[in-house]
Amino acid sequence: MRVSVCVFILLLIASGLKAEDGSGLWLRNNFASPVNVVGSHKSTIFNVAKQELLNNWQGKENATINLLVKKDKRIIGDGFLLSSDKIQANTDLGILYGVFELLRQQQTHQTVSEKVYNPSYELRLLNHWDNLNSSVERGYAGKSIFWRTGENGLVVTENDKRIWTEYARANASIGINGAAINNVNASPDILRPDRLERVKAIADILRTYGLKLYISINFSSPKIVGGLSDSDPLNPEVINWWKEKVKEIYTLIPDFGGFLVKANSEGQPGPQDYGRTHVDGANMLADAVKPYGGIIMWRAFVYSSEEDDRAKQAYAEFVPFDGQFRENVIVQVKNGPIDFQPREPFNPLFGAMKKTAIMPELQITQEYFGHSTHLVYLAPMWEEFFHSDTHQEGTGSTVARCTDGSIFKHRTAIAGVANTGTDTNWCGHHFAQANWYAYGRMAWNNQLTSDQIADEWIKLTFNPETNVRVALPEDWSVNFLKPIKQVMLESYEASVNYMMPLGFHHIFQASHHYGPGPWWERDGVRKDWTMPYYHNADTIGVGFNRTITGSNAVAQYHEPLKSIYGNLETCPEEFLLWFHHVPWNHKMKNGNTLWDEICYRYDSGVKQVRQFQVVWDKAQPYVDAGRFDAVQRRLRTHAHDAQIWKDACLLYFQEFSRKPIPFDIERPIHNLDEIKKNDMDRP
Ligand code: BDP
Repeated sequence: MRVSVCVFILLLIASGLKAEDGSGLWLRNNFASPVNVVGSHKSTIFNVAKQELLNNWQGKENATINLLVKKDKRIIGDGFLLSSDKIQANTDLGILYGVFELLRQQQTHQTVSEKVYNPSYELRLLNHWDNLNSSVERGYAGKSIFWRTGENGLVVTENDKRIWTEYARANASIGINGAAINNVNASPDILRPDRLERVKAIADILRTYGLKLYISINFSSPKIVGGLSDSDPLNPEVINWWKEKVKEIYTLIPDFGGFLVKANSEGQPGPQDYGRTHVDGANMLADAVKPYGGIIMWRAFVYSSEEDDRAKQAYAEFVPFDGQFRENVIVQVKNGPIDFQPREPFNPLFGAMKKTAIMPELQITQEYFGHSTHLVYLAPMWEEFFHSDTHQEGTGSTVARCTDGSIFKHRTAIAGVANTGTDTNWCGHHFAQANWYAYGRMAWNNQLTSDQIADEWIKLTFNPETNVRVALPEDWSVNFLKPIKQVMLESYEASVNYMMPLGFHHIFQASHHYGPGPWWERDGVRKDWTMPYYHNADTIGVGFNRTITGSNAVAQYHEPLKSIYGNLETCPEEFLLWFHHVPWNHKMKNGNTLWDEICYRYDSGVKQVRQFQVVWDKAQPYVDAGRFDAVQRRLRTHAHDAQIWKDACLLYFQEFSRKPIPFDIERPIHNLDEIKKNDMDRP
């Protein structure tokens, strides 16, 4: 044992790389040269900005940088103007963002040139699905960083404060300016005074880096916490209870952001319990927070088992209310119409509600992407989403432009479901940090490419040089940066291939959403929570008919999409089985039959992951041992489980297609009955 430790240390010294645990995220530079910072403004954030510059300056020694808070019409909100010797902004927070941008450019070896940087969205939030008992719903990186249990669980410790500060700083470095710190499946207890004290303590720390704090609320709180007879939004007692509660919160936290609400969704209470509507519920809360400048983020993630097609329900329920929500209500809509699936078309609500502020909700935590075990860089998916053309106001009405104020003039906001936890490296998988990073960067600028963001992130996270004024070593760029970036960029499509290619969706095993389970159904479980509901395989074909002869969900899309999606010949193949029930013999564009194409896609997904392993192993000389080993181990499980996905899906669907797996494809190596038995059960 001792000998191997010595050898390990010697190897580290020899390679010049120190052991890394990933705790420093993308903020790991430890070299700074002197700089003169000119400018002053009495505020914590301004001082934080100044200090960041002093601590991390990597430009010319003794250079002078001016920090200037001064209104300029070109600068919007917390945007800033950056040049090589000046950062100018309307607000102190703009100065802080400018500082982080300048440091990022230094650390990624860019030449700073004069440019204005404005945010795409006013509010850029993380949503934490953290429970008050410290567990995290769909969290794969340990426990909650906000909530602890035990006798002293509510006592704010120095360690809590340290973590919240690091968290706030990391968010500010990528432009995130808000966090909802408890699960949307909200415990009413969050509104009890002792919990609110802790919320205040968190808010006090997040504020130093410009983050506003939000909480998720349970719609039945007046009844459960307040002891009222009901929580009917039109009951004057209920209205008053919320007003008083809101007053209590703002007394503790004067800059409190507002509430996030999941109502009448998946069993959560809501206004419909009292025969009222989403508008009644949202507006009642909006009126309560309005005097303090608060907002209500009302989620449109609703569906019930009685309807014929889950994909249609949010649109059907919300579009009729367009124009009726208060100005401080924002309807929060998941990117796709079902639920963060590997690939979904955009949710047709985007662009369709023209008189309502609509905010996209993306999922950073990898609920449907192999948790924190698979290496999946999600930015390409989000890029595809932002660039999807809704055609709602003519060609070019992309989701980005429909939501960022370019087309509709409402409040603008975006939310990402966080992947952070108490794990040393914050996110479970070292590469999962890239998804947090990419979300923040895209929330700031929805036109950034996934390529550019991956490039930045790798340079910041794996830079072998502590002194960035030394040029990046050529061999590092060729042998690490380039191939690893390629892995990241391919990883999204690879996971679609081995999980759900060609428009397949929601064929996960049971409720952990990790492994495959297209067969999964149980007596007594509602139909839309079973998997055959989504794929409809039979001896003729497979897929969900959402055309006019089926559920007609295509009708929710604006022309020409309605026609394009609705026609088997013109429907993009990546959405084929989303919109159509397609015969196994259907001829694909490349001449393959549908069945063969399904087989090739699953197989190519597995091959891609095997290739990722090769690339990572080759990169070993350029990575510290700690992170190399952790990623290598996970890639093994990733490759193993991608194979299970392929075998499970091909063997299962073959029972319907009754066709051979093309002979140039490697045979499955698992038996279906064994996979079903093992279930790849995950917590
Ligand atoms: C689903 C998750 C569930 C969440 C729900 C939501 O499986 O845990 O509570 O979404 O967004 O994706 O409310």
